Amino acid sequence: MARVTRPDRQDRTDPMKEEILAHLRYSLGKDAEHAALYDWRMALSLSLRDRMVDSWYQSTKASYTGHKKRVYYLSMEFLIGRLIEDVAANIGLTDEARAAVTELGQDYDILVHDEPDAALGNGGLGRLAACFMDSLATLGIPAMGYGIRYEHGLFEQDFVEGQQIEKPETWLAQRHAWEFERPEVSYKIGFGGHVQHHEGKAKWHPHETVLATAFDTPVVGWQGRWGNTLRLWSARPQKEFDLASFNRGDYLAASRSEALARTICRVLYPDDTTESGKELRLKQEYFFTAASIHDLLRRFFIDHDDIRALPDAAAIQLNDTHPAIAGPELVRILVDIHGLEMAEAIELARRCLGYTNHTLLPEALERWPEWLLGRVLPRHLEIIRSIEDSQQSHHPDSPRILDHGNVNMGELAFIMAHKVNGVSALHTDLVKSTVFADLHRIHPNRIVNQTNGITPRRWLYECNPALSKLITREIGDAWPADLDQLSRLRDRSGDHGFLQEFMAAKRVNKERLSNWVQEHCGIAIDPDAMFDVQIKRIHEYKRQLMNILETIAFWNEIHANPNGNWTPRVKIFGGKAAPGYHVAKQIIRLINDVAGVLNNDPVTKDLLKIVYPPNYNVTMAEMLIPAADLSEQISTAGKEASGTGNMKFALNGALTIGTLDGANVEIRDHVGPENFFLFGLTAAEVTERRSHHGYARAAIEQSPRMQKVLAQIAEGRFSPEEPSRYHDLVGNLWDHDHFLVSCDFDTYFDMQRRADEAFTQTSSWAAMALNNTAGVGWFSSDRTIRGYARDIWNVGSAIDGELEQSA
Ligand code: B1H
Repeated sequence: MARVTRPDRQDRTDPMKEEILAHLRYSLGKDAEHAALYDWRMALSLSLRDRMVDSWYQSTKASYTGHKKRVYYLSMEFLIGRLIEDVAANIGLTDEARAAVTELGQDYDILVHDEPDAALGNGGLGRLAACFMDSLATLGIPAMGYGIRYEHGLFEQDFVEGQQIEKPETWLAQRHAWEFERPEVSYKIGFGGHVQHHEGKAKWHPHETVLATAFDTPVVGWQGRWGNTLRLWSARPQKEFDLASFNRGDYLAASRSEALARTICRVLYPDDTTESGKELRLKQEYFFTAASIHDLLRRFFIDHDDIRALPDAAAIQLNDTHPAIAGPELVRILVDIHGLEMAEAIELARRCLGYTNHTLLPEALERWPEWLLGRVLPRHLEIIRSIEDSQQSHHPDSPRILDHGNVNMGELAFIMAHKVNGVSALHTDLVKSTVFADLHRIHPNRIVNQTNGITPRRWLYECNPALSKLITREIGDAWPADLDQLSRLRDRSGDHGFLQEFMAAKRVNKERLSNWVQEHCGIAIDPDAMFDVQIKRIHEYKRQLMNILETIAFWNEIHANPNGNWTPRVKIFGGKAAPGYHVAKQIIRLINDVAGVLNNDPVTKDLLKIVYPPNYNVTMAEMLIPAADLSEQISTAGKEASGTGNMKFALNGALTIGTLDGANVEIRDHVGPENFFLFGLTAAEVTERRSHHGYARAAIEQSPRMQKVLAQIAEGRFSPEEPSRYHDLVGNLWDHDHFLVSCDFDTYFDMQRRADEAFTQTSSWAAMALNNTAGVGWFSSDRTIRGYARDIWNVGSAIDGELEQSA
C-alpha cells in the first residue's frame, strides 16, 4: 500500500535540515539569521507536511480507482489540538525532526509549543471526531471529515478575581501550516426565499447565497500507510461587493453579502450540551451540511451515473443532530434535481445515513421553531412534512418530528437514519428506554451501541514518552496500532522491579507538571502528593461542585486533627463554562475562592493544594493526564453519555474514582472492580430517588459533614468580602439539587479516604495503576471505528488485513 516516501538517508546527509531551510527561504521568505520563532515553526510544519503528501495523494488516488465505499463524517466540531508532534509521530519522524531542528540551533520544544491549539470544538464530542479521523486513517478506511473552518475556535478562558472571563481565540491570526486552500472547490449555499411549485415540481429560490470554499488538511494514520482528508468549509461572499452601491457611496450596502459570509464562519458556538436557539447556528449547520452533501455527490458522479447506487458508495455519519438537515437536503436534491419520487428518495437517503446520539439531557436535544426553519429553509420544511407524512402513514403511532410548532431534530435524525447509535453500553440502553423509547419500539433493529474510544497515538505514545518507551521495551512496538496487546503487561503486576519503573515514569510526568504549575500558577506542589485531576467542561451534572465540597470537608478533617496521618493531595481542576451558564460560572468562582483560602493556610498547605490553571484545552490535557494518580469521573449516574477523558486517564495509569455512569461501567469491567474506586447511586436509583419529595434536604440533614461545609460557604468563609456570594448555589443544593450531590456526598467522601489509604501502599497502588493501563486496550478508537465499519457503514479497509482484528 501507499507509504510515506522518505528520501534515502544514504543519499543526502540531512534531508530534514535541508528541507526546513528550504521552506524558511522559499515559503517564508527568510534566511536563518532573520527568522523569527514563527518562521522556524512554520518551516518545520511545512517540511513535515511535505512528508505526508505523497502517502495522502496515493491514498486518495487508490480510493478513486478502487471504487471503494467511503465514509463521510459530518461534525460541527473537530477538536484537533496541535499537529507537529502528532504528524511527526504518525510518520515516524519525531527523532529526525528534533535532531534537524536542534542542529539548526533551535529549541525543538519551544517550536512545538509555539503552535496554536486548534480548538474547533467544545469538548468530548469534538475530540471524539478528531480521534475518529486518526483511526480511520490508521485503519485505511477511505473517509472524509467535514466541518466548519471557524475563524475563532472555542474562547480563551482567563480568571479575573476567580471569575471566568472569555476572550476571542485567534488560531487563524497566523497562517495555518497544515491546510491547503481549494478555491476551485466551492458551492453555492442558499438561505431564505420562497419555493415555486409548477406541474408537480418544486423549485427553491433562495433569497441570499454564500459560497462554501474547501480547506483540506491531510490526516495520515499510523506509520503513514494511509491518508484521508479533513475538509473544513469557509464562507465567501458570492459577489465580493456591490460596485454600484460602492460608487454611490453606500459602503454598508456594498458589503452586505460579505458580512453574511463572514458571520457564518466567524465563531464556534461555545455551548456544550445546552443548545442555543440562534438563527445563525441554524445557518451554520445548513451551510456545512449542504456543502458536504454537494461535495460528496460531485465525487459520486465522477464514476457513477445512477444515483440509486449512492448507498454503495457513501456512508454519511451525523455526529449528533447538528448536521441532521442532511436528510432533508439529500431528499431535496434527489427529488427536485434528480426527479426521484419522494418515497424512493427518503428510502435511498436513509440507506446512506447514520446518526450518533451523544446526550440524553433534554436541554441539549435540538429543536427549531417551525417558523424559523421555514423562513431560513422553506423547501426543507416542506420536505420534513413529507418525511413526517411518510412515517405516519407506515407507523401511525410514531412520535412526531413536527410537534407544538417545533421541528424535533432528534426524531428527524432517527427517522432518516438506517442506524442510530449510542456511545456507551449504558447510554445506548437509556437511549432505547427513554428519549427514543417509542421510536425504538417501532424500529427495534435500528439502535446499536458503539462505545467511544480514544486514539492511543496521541493519548499515550505522544503525550507520555516515558511510559511509552517502557511499554515498548516490554512488549515491542506494535501496541500503538493494536492496543489489546497492552494486556500482556498484566503479567508484570507482581514484578516489583517493573512496578518501580512504571511508577518512575509517572514520577517523571508529575515532576514535569509540578514545574509547570510553579511557573504558570505560582503554586508549589509536591510530586509525592496524590495528583487528583478533574478536567472537562464545567457542568452541574459533572459535579465539580461535589469535588470542591469534598475538598473543603477534607480540609476540615485535617484541621480537626492536624497531626493525623494524612495522605497529601493536590486537587487539579481544568475546564471552561459556557459563557451564559451562570451556575457553572459560580462553581468556577467557588473553586478559585476556596483555593485562595486553602493554599495559604499554614496548617494544611503541605497536605492539600488546589490548582486550577485557566484555559484548559487539548494541549493542557496532554500534560495533565500522564501526571495523574486519580481520575475524577463523578457525574450523576445516567447523565454522562460516555466520557472519553476517563479512558485517557486509565490508559496512562491513573485509578478512577467514579460512579456507574457512561463508559465508566465498561472501564471498570475491563480493569477489574478491585482497581477502581466506585461509589454513588446507580442510574436506576437516581431516577427512583428523584421521585421522593425533599430528597436533598433529607440527605443533607443526615450528613453533619456536608452541613458544616455548606454552612462555611454560606457564611462567607471563602468570600469574606461578599459573604452572600454563594447563597443561591448553596440554597439550590438544599432545595433542589437536581444532580444529587447531596445523596452521593458521603459515599464519595468515604471512597476518597479509601483512595488515600490505598495510595500509601505504594506497591499495591502501582499494581492497580498498571492493571488500568493493561486493561483498557479495548478503548482504542480503532476498535470503535471497526465497530462502525461493520455495524453501520458496511465499509472495508483499503489496506489488506486491517479490519480483521477483534472488533
Ligand atoms: C456530548 C454534546 C454536545 N454530548 C451540544 N453532547 C453541543 C451537545 O454545541 N452544542 O450545541 C456540543 C456538544 N457533547 C459529549 O459527547 C458527551 O457529554 C460525552 O459524555 C461523550 O463522551 C462525548 C462523545 O460522545
